[in-house]
Amino acid sequence: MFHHLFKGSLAFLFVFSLAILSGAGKNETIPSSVYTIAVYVPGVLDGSPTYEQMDRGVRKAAESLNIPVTTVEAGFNQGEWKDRLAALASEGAYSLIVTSNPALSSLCREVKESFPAQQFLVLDGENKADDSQAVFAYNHREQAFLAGFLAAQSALSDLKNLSGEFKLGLIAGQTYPDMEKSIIPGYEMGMKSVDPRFTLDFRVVGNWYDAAKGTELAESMYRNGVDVILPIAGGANQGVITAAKKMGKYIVWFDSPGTEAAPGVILGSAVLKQEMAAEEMVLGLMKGNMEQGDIKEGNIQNGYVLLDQTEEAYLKYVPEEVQEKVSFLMEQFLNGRYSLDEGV
Ligand code: RBF
Repeated sequence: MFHHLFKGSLAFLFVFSLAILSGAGKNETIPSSVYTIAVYVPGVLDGSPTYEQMDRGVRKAAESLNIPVTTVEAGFNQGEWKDRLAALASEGAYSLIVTSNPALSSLCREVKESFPAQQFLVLDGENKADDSQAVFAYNHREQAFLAGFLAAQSALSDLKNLSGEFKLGLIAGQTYPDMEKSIIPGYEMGMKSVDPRFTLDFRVVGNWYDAAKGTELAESMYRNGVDVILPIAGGANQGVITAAKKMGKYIVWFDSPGTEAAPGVILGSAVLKQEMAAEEMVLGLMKGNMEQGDIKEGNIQNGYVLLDQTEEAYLKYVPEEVQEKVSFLMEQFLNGRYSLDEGV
């Protein structure tokens, strides 16, 4: 009986002191009462890999310091984006607003004029120095080069149902400067580095959600002899998967590892470490190691852009000689023996 009581009170003491310790730690080091973060999603989270990664990364950073995060989806009407961003800033409730995509750099700049105290972090933003925001910018040219290289090598491999017509596709949600200046040229450079006879069939959905339109475009491209399509169209990507499955054709994925959604159909993924970038940038800003006006660039050499060679379906379905060529190319980039001339 006594023994029992003794054990019980020891356990109680132990738990009690843990509570004090962790409580004290929180109060001393974490300004949770003053720092708050809003994640502003220009679109919706579901189906948009860069936005999903942003939200996860911000939440990881915030959780580690016990800071509250509010996620706001601004929806697909781009005409409303600026007002919704300004409304968020006008609340004055958030120390930091985090967002993602190159169009948001100029919107944050404009909103900052009315709310100069508001701090912004734009992930996947414009690679331009500017005191209105902190930026993480990716080398999309390199990312698209990797996608084009994998697509072309696959189209020349012993995969089944290939047309042999040297045609590859890209389906975008919409056109925008980064698409035209970096992604399309990078994708073309990647495919032509494999064989200059490859040509690009480029189509535009017109929004970031219409999966039926994605299917329609992809079917017509596959019918015309396209063997592999790179979809960069948010929720509409699902429609491209439907078409590829139905017609026994192929896809290369962008931004996040995506092969699991259709193993053997989605061959591999040219990914961005956006979750890592989000976490690091938020921690840097909260701890004062970074400030408004700072820019970081992610590329192949510093590990933020890569062809994911660890995905199960990639290892299983992509022919071995293609995997070897991808692995060699990645090594060349990483040790600086291969680079593309222009930056982001
Ligand atoms: N990518 C998505 O996955 N979903 C979107 O809703 C989306 N909307 C975008 C809107 C604009 C105005 C721009 C410029 C880009 C958008 N992107 C979207 C593309 C995304 O930011 C990025 O460029 C690509 O994912 C390639 O990394």
